Amino acid sequence: MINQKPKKILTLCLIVKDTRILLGMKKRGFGEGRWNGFGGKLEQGETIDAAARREVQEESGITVTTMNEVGVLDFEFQSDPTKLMEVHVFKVTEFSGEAIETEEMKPQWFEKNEIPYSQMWSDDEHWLPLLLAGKKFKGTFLFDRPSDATYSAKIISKNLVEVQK
Ligand code: 6U4
Repeated sequence: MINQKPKKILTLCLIVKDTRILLGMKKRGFGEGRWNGFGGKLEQGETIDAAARREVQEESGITVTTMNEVGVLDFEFQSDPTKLMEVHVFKVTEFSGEAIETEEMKPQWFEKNEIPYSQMWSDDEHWLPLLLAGKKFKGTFLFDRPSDATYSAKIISKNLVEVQK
């Protein structure tokens, strides 16, 4: 089939409460050494919604009560054109439990005006302000190669738009 590349579907959840946002320092795996939302791959037979809730629980110890899907982001990499990620972004607004450090993540609350963008994926500064402003969005980012603890992925091209629904 022409132009049909298999995309890996992932979730990414941002927990927001009053003036603060909860981020996790990724301790291992993809994006290691960066502050990130909570999320990951879908398990066999799992819905995107269920996967998002499970990942938040596993990575932060928090149980989601209310969340909304606010965006879909496609990530592509020049270093590996076969690596295509479709990331479903959720804003979590109600939850129970306290954030705890897990094997994968070290969670920390940040004031919304002190978000550590320089230690996050370079796309985040473009769409996270939209999420915090209650907007919805979709976008595509082409990176040179994946970020890790010592390298911040460079955006080669991007297309980000607000959507109504
Ligand atoms: P395993 O199971 O260890 O291979 P791991 O490599 O830890 O998984 P994964 O795939 O579970 O990672 O999750 C990657 C997480 O990173 C997802 O929540 C999506 C998120 N993510 C990927 N690209 C991102 C980007 N450009 N900006 C961002 N988050 C991104 O903010």
